[in-house]
Amino acid sequence: MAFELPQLPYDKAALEPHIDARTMEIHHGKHHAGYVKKLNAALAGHGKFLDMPVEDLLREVESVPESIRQTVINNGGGHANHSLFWEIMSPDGGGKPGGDLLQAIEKKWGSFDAFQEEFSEKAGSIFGSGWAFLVVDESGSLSCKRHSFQNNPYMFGSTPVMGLDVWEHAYYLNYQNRRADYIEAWWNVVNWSQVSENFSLATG
Ligand code: MN3
Repeated sequence: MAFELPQLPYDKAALEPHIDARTMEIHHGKHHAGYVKKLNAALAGHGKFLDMPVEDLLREVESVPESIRQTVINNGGGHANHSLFWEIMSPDGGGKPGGDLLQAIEKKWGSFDAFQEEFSEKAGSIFGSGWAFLVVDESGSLSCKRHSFQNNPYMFGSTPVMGLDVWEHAYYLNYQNRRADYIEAWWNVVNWSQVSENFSLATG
């Protein structure tokens, strides 16, 4: 077994004008593909880890041999983070969630707007490359996190239900240095039905 690059669930131009086709093409076809390739190369000869779902691999990354552990964190994290990222965006996205997720957000932050503000602040304030996540922790409670590089909430015992890539490769062609504009535009493509599904699976 080996890890595989998932197909984009929509056309590479589907998220325009918020995320342009060329960025999607390079991001998915080069960056994400590169993480998958390097993950498989690092784990060659370690069949037990190649057979695990990537989420479990990251949860149990302390059991990966130390000589390849950082490579597995970088590239396994890259694979898991991007797989989540493509899924939680949609050309029919934007707006607000409903149901249990909205209730949980309002319970935690008081309002959807307050949550959105904290998430955007987390994404905007990462120094250098990283990700903002909405996570469910072991007690079932929601919070916003930021992680550098491809570090992933699974490594810290939480389950990501939504993630935003703020590496420059995610936005530089269209937004150059204007990360805040990219973050603002990104809310228009958030696939809340998928995020809600991730939330119910995580709190199951
Ligand atoms: Mn990326």
